[in-house]
Amino acid sequence: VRSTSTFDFASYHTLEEIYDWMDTLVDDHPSLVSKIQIGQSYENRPLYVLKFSTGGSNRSAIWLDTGIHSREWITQATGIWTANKIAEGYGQDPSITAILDSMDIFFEIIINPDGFAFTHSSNRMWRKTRSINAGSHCVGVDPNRNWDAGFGGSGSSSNPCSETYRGPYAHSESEVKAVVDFIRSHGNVKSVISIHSYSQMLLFPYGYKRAPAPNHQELNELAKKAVSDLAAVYGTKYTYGSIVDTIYMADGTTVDWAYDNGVKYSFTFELRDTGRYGFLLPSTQIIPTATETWPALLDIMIHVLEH
Ligand code: ING
Ligand code: ZN
Repeated sequence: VRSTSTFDFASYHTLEEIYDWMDTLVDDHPSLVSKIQIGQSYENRPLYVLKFSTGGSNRSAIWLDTGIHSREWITQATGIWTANKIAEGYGQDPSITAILDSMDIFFEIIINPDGFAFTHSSNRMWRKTRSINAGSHCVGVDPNRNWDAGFGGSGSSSNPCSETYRGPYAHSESEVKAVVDFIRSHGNVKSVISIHSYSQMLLFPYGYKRAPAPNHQELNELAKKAVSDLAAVYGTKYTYGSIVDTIYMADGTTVDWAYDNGVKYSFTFELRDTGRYGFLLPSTQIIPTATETWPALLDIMIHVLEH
């Protein structure tokens, strides 16, 4: 008998183990969690999204994704822990109960499955998709430079061999297009939270231009509260602010696209650490990282619920 109680949240897992775990989560919480397929990857792997819903029709929604950059293993691991926390918390924790009594949560834990499989089989440091680039021996597109938001600017590369190669055109990557189509056709997504590592930052639009977002002050206040509540758990310090002011200019990113398509609460986390281990964060840090991130996520979700 499958059971989430036997899953080891303190270890890193393969794609197959994570896909099996998703089915277990659905089996254990059938009236709350379902699994939907929003498309297929370049190498024809299914793109699965966990839907947390207590009913209604097309309720306002929060979108979460982890693992758009495949080597950022702490993000998928935090995604698994967080999805389980949401499922177990409904009816127990007043905040998550209030959120799910009026909103739906969609969670794509493995947004880049081809890259993730490749980090296990061949190259632990693979970041991009695995699509073949015409006329180049270099593989893959940076899926966080491929969105139609300032696409093609100076914060991305036209060179297929670059780690920040934007791709031949916006939404060329099926993994990106699947999310674009899902969020557009849903039409009622209020928040997009896209989780990366590493650097310990909480970022919001814009990355492709220096102009502040129209609700910059609101986003800034919310980010300040979220990083303060995160730090209260174990003292982990996060910086926060707009992408361009805090990290660097970057165009074609998930959160800028979401923001420009009407999603007022668009955030990116850069999880632990600040570089000691970088992408190779020891598995002993999975549960602490997920645990401290949870109150920050709740701050954002509660703010969305109340606005
Ligand atoms: N860093 C992100 C990157 O894609 C980022 C930083 C996130 C920029 C969101 C813009 C928007 O470059 C990592 N580590 O991937
Ligand atoms: Zn990343």
